[in-house]
Amino acid sequence: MKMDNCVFCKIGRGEIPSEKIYEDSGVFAFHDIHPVAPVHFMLIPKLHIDSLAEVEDKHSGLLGEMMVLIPRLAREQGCTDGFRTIINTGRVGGQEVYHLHIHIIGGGERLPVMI
Ligand code: DGP
Repeated sequence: MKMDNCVFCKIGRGEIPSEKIYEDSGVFAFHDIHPVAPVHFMLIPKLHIDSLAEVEDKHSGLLGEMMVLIPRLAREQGCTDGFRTIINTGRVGGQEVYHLHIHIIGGGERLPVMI
């Protein structure tokens, strides 16, 4: 689905500039505009999915590919001693941009424990 007003759809299509770190036919990865650690990037599907709450069986292949890609991209970005992945979902989850995205964060000191 093409979403005209979605910032991350536009980033995935190259219509809004971003610091891209990876792209293939299904996904796009770019640095977060407000990094919270030395490494902080986002992995998104090019397909518009509002949030993790909206994923369906038909997305399982795409999501699996994203999971496999994360450790490779994290290593390439300098996360040699671990990293954190975060998917904020919906209002309670504090999601700000309603296009499914995975934050990959690391590269510095041990992150504070959240849960
Ligand atoms: P959240 O929806 O709460 O998981 O956070 C959205 C994140 O997206 C937030 O860390 C800032 C980032 N972000 C929002 N707009 C842009 C943008 O236009 N470019 C980039 N690179 N990052 C963005």
